[in-house]
Amino acid sequence: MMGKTLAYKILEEHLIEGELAVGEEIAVKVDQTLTQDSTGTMAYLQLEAINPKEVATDLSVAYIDHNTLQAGFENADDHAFIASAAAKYGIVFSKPGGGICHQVHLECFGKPGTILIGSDSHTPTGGGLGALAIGAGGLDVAVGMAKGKYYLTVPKVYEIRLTGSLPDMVNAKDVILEVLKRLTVKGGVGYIMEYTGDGVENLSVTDRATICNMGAELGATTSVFPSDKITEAFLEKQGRKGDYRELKADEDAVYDDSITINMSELVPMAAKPNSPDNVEKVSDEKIKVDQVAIGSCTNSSYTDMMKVAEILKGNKVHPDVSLVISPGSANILRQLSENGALASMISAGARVLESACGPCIGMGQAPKSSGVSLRTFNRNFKGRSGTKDAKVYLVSPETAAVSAITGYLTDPTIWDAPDVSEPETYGKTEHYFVYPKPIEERPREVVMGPNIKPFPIKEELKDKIDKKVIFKTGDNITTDDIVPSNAKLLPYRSNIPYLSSFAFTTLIDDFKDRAERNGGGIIVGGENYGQGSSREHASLVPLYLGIEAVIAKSFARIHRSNLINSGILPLVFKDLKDYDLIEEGDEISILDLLSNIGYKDEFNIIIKNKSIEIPVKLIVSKREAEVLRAGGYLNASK
Ligand code: MIC
Ligand code: SF4
Repeated sequence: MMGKTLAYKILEEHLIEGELAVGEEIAVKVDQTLTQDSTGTMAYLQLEAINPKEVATDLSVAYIDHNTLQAGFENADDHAFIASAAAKYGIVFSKPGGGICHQVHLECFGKPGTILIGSDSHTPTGGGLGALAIGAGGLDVAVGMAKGKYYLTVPKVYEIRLTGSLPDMVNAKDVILEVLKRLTVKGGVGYIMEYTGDGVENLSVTDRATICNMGAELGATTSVFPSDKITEAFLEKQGRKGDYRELKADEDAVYDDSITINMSELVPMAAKPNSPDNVEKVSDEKIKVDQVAIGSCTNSSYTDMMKVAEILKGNKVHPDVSLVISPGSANILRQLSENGALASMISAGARVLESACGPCIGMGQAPKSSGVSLRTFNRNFKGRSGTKDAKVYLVSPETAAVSAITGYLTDPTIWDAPDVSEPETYGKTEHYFVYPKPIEERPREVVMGPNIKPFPIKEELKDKIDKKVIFKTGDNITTDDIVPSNAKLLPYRSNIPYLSSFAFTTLIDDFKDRAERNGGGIIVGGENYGQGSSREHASLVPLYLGIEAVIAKSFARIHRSNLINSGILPLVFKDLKDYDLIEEGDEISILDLLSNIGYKDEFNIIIKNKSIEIPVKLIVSKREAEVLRAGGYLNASK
């Protein structure tokens, strides 16, 4: 018999329905879930609609980390709603200030060998601990909480074999930037990325987490590292030795694809504007920097923060640079304040922010017009920083810290490497958590402020769609393009009608107008449509505006599921060149839907005004077909 990959071992242990074979839909048992506030309000509204007695998982955590500005009542209301839903259903509530969901989960709850489903695309961060941690839409996470079950299409497994060790001033960030350079933002679609090789033991758990975190940018289902002595030591330092379990692939495991990276040969890298795969070496080209932002779920660990503090110690932030730092968790911030690292940062002239997503999701610190911002984050999509023409470079903490001092994008290997290691113990900062009461003492009501509006639900599928193409996009459209997020919009994540005015505004100004004038419509997309954030707002807003189908060259995984859950058809061109035949304004007829969906993988659509027919594919599982016929998941589950 063939040896097994670690990914398949974990899937096999959790298999509830279906066959563990590439391309098949399976259901797996969900051990843990996490939500954050900007997708959490929807997830908990949906959990309310399902209304279980309590969560069916071993552990569910509701984090507040994205929108912590509270510039008005809106998101304070959201926090109160989420806190009340957590109390009602038996969920741990992590208060604002406690830290970024993925970093805190890694520190306090993640466990090797478990399946974690999170309503955030960077949930795979947990793969650093040997968990199979998967990002999903809020509704799928709500179902995960209510029923302890998650559906996914069995991915292939991509081996990333690591050899050697990181040179001084080269970070785990440079490893994943190298992977992105080689495989691109769609190279991981349909795969789990599994890390192997003797280089693995030279990476700490948080290094591994950095790599898994940004595996989201490959479009991968998730990424996973083995669980070994390094994992055990990390868990012990976090006071959780009991959660350790050794896990690795079989020696003779067979992978669908494989690449090798010799870490000893890596150099500092940067993803240039506006895509995480636009990666080049940090070179001598003198790019003047206006802002440096250090933090986010990718690079905000204790050791990353300590490296930054050591580089800044006794130095001064360049007069033309604004340096902002957000430590990943309250626990890290406490440690930095106790060991003096915070003093080094402040003395150098850094602005220390709350432990939260902050500038990564445009919550403040928008760069100046056409400003250059170096960020240790994971996404540099156009406009995401809050400034449309800003030039955002994704770099390591070492590159960021040294560049903040020199004032231009600088290869940090010119600098002496700081001597930083993990602490003896990480200690605990407990009081940001609110634990649920015993079931008989839990409140039965949730608290909803006026900003929380009901979400749209579709009607049952009709046999025929007759709509105009109201928008045609290029490749790699992100969910940030479909429904942008920034400090002005994030407070409205529970208000789909309000958000609908901003659909696609990074690309065009009149999408809502077009939808209203035409009584809804169809969107045409290129490759990897809907990459990036898991926000289901990117399907709920189109649903609200009457979009009935998206026809694309290919879809990103989470967005495809979100479209199906909302009852919108994700159709794929059979012949990619047919993409060129369709233009905005074309009138599309899709007939015989009721006899096609779920029965035929392929059927024709008609471009009426051009009198041509083109074939499209809709490859769905039986379950997905039922969801589409019912007009979305919530209808189907009634
Ligand atoms: C992101 O990094 O894009 C976000 C904001 O964390 C999203 C979730 C959201 O849009 O609320 C994600 O990664 O899923
Ligand atoms: Fe938060 Fe940024 Fe991480 Fe998303 S990528 S969870 S916004 S820190």
